[in-house]
Amino acid sequence: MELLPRIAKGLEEGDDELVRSLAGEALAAGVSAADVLNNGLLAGMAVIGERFRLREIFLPDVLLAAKAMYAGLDVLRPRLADENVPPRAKIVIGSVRGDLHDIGKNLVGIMLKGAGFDVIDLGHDVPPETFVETAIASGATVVGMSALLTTTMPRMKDVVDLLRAREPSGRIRTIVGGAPVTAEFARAIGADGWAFDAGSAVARVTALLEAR
Ligand code: B1M
Repeated sequence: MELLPRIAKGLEEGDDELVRSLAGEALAAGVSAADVLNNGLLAGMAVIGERFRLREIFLPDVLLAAKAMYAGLDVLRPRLADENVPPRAKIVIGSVRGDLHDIGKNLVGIMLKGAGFDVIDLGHDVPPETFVETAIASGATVVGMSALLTTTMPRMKDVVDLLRAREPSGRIRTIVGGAPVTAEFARAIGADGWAFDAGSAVARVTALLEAR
């Protein structure tokens, strides 16, 4: 098998050592870092995202794949900078004020990072002002919010409203998710997007940015 499909497969299997060594081998053989990233690592991560969405694989598999992704990125990072591959859009994520649940939000962050986005993770119990001020100051184009409690879901609207007040151009898009959050709720509070799980969050963010 050629090197790039082997890297993708190694990532799917969560084999970080294999991915690290194959990424190094590919660079030494003259394959560009961008090619290793797009057609090796990201190709493997796309499969992981889809299989996770379809519930064919579970949390530990995603975490192993993410570890393999980071191993490959470690090898590529200096070369990617040299090749001047622009990072994908910057995204601010966090669990909304009052919500301490962060496992799902962390997974969304891992999947977004794995897909090449520049992720600023604000953690949990994040006040609306922090979401908005960080997004504006950092030049982020997407704010992603997570809520696991019916009592904290309304805090998402606070962020959407504050963002519209401080950045009325609509340059910064919003996406919401979490077990009790529905597409209908997202529409009702004026969010730009909703995703059911971490895999579809990547697809939704990509679609939001392409629709600009
Ligand atoms: Co809490 N808890 N919890 N809890 N907890 C739930 C959410 C609950 C449903 C349990 C239950 O009663 N069956 C219930 C909520 C009921 C409701 O609101 N209607 C509940 C409750 C009541 C509470 C407390 C109030 C309990 C108490 O103190 N009396 C309290 C609240 C604390 C607070 O937040 N202020 C509380 C506390 C906790 C712990 C701290 C103990 C712990 C959280 C630890 C942590 O996160 N670091 C905890 C846990 C673990 C859960 C359950 C069991 C599991 C949540 C989880 O991590 N799931 C949960 C029951 C359940 O969900 N079955 C429960 C795994 C995770 C991968 O899934 O977070 O859904 P999830 O994320 C998914 C998707 O939702 C989506 O993608 C993720 C991956 O596919 N997604 C996004 C998430 N964010 C997204 C953002 C996006 C897009 C997609 O775009 C930006």
